[in-house]
Amino acid sequence: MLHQTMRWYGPHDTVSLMDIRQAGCAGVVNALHQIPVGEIWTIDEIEKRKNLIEAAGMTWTVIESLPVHEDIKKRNGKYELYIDNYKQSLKNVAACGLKVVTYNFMPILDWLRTDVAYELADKSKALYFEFDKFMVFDIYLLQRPGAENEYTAEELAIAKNKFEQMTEHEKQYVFKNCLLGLPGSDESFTPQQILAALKTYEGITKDQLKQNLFAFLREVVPVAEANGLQMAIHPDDPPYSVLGLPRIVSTQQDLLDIVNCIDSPANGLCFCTGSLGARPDNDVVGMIDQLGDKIHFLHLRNTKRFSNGNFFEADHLDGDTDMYEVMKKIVLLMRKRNVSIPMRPDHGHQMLDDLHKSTYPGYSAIGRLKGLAELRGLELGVSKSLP
Ligand code: DNO
Repeated sequence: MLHQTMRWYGPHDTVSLMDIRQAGCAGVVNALHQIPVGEIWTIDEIEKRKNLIEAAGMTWTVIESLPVHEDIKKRNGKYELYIDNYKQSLKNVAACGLKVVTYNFMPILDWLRTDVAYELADKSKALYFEFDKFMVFDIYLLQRPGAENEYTAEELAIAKNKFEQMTEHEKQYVFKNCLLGLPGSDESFTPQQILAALKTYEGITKDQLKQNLFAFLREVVPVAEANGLQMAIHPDDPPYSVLGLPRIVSTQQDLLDIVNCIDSPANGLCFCTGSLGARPDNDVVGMIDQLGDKIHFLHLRNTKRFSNGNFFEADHLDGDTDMYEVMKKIVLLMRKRNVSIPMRPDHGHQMLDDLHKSTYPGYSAIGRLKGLAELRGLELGVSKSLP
């Protein structure tokens, strides 16, 4: 069976470890968010966190994330030092008994949504990415130099129309959401910070970024392998270029390129059905056939796509990805590999009592509990019905 987990943002998270345990989790997905990106995770800090989780009766096997410094992605500045630090952190987490190390290679921004409280018909709230509003953010609110050159004439007309229709309040709301320093941060970027950071990526093409990722992997994967760790790269979310930045972990071919770059059991994937599924040309179920042996961690989540790249986060078993087919593939995969893959219900709707609480966008307790309970039932049903 899947190793059921939920993400916990640490002692300041309004969702407690006992909430997670009551949801039926055996494991907690965690990171040391207090350590600045690029610095070494010390054994002392890792142990402290591990003890907290174990005292609540659960285990910490999956890290999400051990973040990659921007200098490594750009391969400039102090990238060599940061790679050395990364290797040391890997050795330290392995020494403490952790197993899976999630990371991503998205330049500057992690995941992005234009609305973190999109009201559904039943008054629960979901995360929403509306491409038209994102264009408004990019062109009119952030005023990124050269942004107009990256959209088609038709898209520009849509953006202009949208901008003219939006109230001041709506504009501010979109601006605020797009600048959120997700995940797990209470701080937002300022527009000046984003514009300055974007400038530092000038001239870095998709191909270059990919080469930089491969160069990073060639250094860290052998260390991970020697220490019995599994590295798991998280896909881009949304799975295409934003703000003119290259994104290289969006498609099946991207994932194949990554796992083929070094053939090692340590070089694997965090298979996020929500991120990958936001792209209509990604066959999420088929990808499990191609990449199953490299899946070290699962984020199960669903999206409902509209035209134009818009999507919102649907119920876990609803939306465009057939979660029954996904689960069937996963159950068979685990039997074949004889492993229990860690899984977390990625995100959940804000609903019931959580509508009155403040939680990290997507990470309320009840919505995730609902998703987990549905997925758990689905897994049991699927596995009992398979010979
Ligand atoms: C969003 C998350 C991502 C993920 C990172 C992994 O909810 O799935 O922020 O943690 O991209 O490095």
